[in-house]
Amino acid sequence: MSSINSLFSSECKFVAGAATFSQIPLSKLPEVAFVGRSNVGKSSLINSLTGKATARVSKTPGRTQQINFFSLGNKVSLVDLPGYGYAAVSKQTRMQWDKLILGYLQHRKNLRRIFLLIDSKLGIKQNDAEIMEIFDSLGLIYQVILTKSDKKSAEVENTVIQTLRSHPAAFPQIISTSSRKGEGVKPLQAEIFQIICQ
Ligand SMILES: Nc1nc2c(ncn2[C@@H]2O[C@H](COP(=O)(O)OP(=O)(O)OP(=O)(O)O)[C@@H](O)[C@H]2O)c(=O)[nH]1
Ligand SMILES: [Mg+2]
Repeated sequence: MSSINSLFSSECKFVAGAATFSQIPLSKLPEVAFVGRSNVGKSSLINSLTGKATARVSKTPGRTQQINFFSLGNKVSLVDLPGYGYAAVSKQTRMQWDKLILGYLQHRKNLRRIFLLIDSKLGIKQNDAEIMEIFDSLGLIYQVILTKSDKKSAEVENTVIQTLRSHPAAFPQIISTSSRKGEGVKPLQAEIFQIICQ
């Protein structure tokens, strides 16, 4: 592959939205998935990475209710997962979320990296901690990406780094990003490039 820039300036196409396991499209492309609380900035970050408004950004939390698959330059699959922790959802919806998302994360053969997004203003909330524990217990390796770094506090960042030390499945390195200011977008592009070149 020629360069990071050419990858991330290539066409980004919406492939499919899956609300059930059977709707998940078959793919041989290396895949990276973005998971995190509702409103953490998953869709915005995908748009910042690709320089296009491909993923829908929501004013109301809980908007992305299905797993959305995007193909970037037919080289890498980017996956926008529905957010968790949206207070207004029923227990049944929560259970469906767990089943669909955890099923996808555990069984997807071409999945190369799980990016767990944490809001750098809010830090690790109770439901983030729960997800991290589930990932640890399932042996699902994940890398934390801080979002909205234009609103961050150094204290939150340090606490997140400290907390990750007690989570065996977490990468020790985090990447701090802001879709609004563009901070950290290039390092994250470089990380994804490296993942798919491995
Ligand atoms: N200040 C700031 N706001 C951001 C940033 N990224 C996203 N937002 C805002 O956060 C809100 C949620 O962004 P989304 O990208 O839709 O978040 P999401 O995680 O996809 O949300 P769901 O699809 O509901 O799970 C929007 O109002 C964005 O404008 C950022 O880097 N900085
Ligand atoms: Mg979204």
